[in-house]
Amino acid sequence: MTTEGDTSVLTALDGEYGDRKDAIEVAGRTASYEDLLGAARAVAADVAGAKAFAMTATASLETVAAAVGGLLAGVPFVPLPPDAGPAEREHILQDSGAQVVEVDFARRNSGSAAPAGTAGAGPEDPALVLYTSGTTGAPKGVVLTAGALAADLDALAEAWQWSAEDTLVHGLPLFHVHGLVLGVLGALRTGSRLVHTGRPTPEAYAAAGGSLYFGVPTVWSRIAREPAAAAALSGARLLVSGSAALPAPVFRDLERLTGLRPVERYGMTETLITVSGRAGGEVRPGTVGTPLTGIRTRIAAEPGAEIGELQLTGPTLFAGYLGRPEATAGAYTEDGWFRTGDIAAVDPADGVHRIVGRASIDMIKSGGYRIGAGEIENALLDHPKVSEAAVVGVPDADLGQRIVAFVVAEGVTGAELTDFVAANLSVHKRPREVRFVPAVPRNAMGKPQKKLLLEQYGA
Ligand code: MCA
Ligand code: AMP
Repeated sequence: MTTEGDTSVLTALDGEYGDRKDAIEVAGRTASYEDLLGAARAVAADVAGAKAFAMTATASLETVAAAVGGLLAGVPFVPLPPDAGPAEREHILQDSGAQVVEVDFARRNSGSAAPAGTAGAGPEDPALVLYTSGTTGAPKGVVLTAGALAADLDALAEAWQWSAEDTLVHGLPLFHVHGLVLGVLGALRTGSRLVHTGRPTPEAYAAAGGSLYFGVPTVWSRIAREPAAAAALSGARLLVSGSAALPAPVFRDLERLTGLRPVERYGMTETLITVSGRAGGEVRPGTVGTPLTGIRTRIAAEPGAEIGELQLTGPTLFAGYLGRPEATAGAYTEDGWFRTGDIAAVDPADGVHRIVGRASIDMIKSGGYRIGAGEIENALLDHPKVSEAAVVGVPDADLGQRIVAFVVAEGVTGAELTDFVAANLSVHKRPREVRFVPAVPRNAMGKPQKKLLLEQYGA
């Protein structure tokens, strides 16, 4: 089996690891590398010459074929969240200029010549545009090159001793870095068999029989609450947690139930994964390990302080926010380091990093999803009955943080406002609780005093 163009991200598709009928399993459907390549080539032929293309990125073989097809064609893929409402979907399509495609996995283009007009993504070429929230405004498109993806996956393969011997299991969404880059392209680069469980339920993880498992902390805490499911993972080689902080009690429960100490890694859409624990290395709960090969980090701390903003450089960084040079420039320090906005500390003895929190109260992580408070506030203010809105993330045992909206409104229920956000923006961005207040407390500048709201809430 040979492929066209630069498929450096997709080593498995070059035939290096052989092929098998069930090389890839997604939500109960299986495919060989050859099947995948045929479907991806059909996508590549369809999108050749486009500026970018989008599809609704369900957990399916179709989404896998779209991601691979984009790389074959050298055309960036914009995965649309399947639960996105019309406002969010329209924003992503308008902002990216992507052409919407339908993918039929049964339609294969199996010739050996390159589909007409396709070039293959070179290392400098944009491969993915992933939309992610800032503290204010609508989500921005994060442009990731094929070279950055390859550099990150190789660094992770080294850190986790991840190889074609592995069976990777996860059930994460395929429109973010965790599920799509690590969870799909990672399997195609290392040659490990992939089992995507459709949903990341404890039962599905337990039944999958993998050697390597990925999850966000919410997934791990749900598994830890089901001892039988957790025990079924004891034959695995490595459990990896990321996208948000893994609570220490969950770490200890997993260790007790599986005999494995889960490895944590840290990353962002803009930087990919940059810091991680190592397979076979010492792992301490509450820490995210050391920088991956090629990554340099520093802590921008006040004199005498040990914690400060984590800043970094390396080959895995994004190529910028699509069409927003000012926002891109603002994400870097004057001397060219990327500002993560995360507050961290580094153990001087062994360089192990600990993420202490976020610099901004307006950046929320719920179930591993990054959600900007401003985006939810704007969505709520679009409702005719709402005159003021302030959104916070409060600690939540299941989700890490859950979205709570404080609103000034009359003649509407909390459930109606939740549904309004779920329907317009996306289901996973909906407030889990709406509190009606007579006024949002503000400072002299008119800025909502969110610390006060959190105190009122009792969080
Ligand atoms: C509830 N539902 C509603 C409403 N309320 N639908 C419409 N309107 C409503 N008002 C329905 C949903 O449709 C869905 O139905 C069901 O409720 C449950 O949805 P949800 O509440 O979203 O599920 P959950 O249980 O809260 O989800 C937990 C989760 C999820 C599975 C852990 O949060 C998740 O997949 N997280 C992963 C996020 C992730 O991958 N982040 C990576 C970012 P139905 O069941 O019928 O569909 S990348 C990143 O961070 C980097 C780089 C890194 O470091 O990894
Ligand atoms: P996203 O761009 O959706 O990938 O979100 C990136 C953010 O997730 C980071 O800026 C961190 O705040 C958070 N994050 C990712 N991994 C971890 C981790 N292991 N521990 C704590 N926070 C994390």
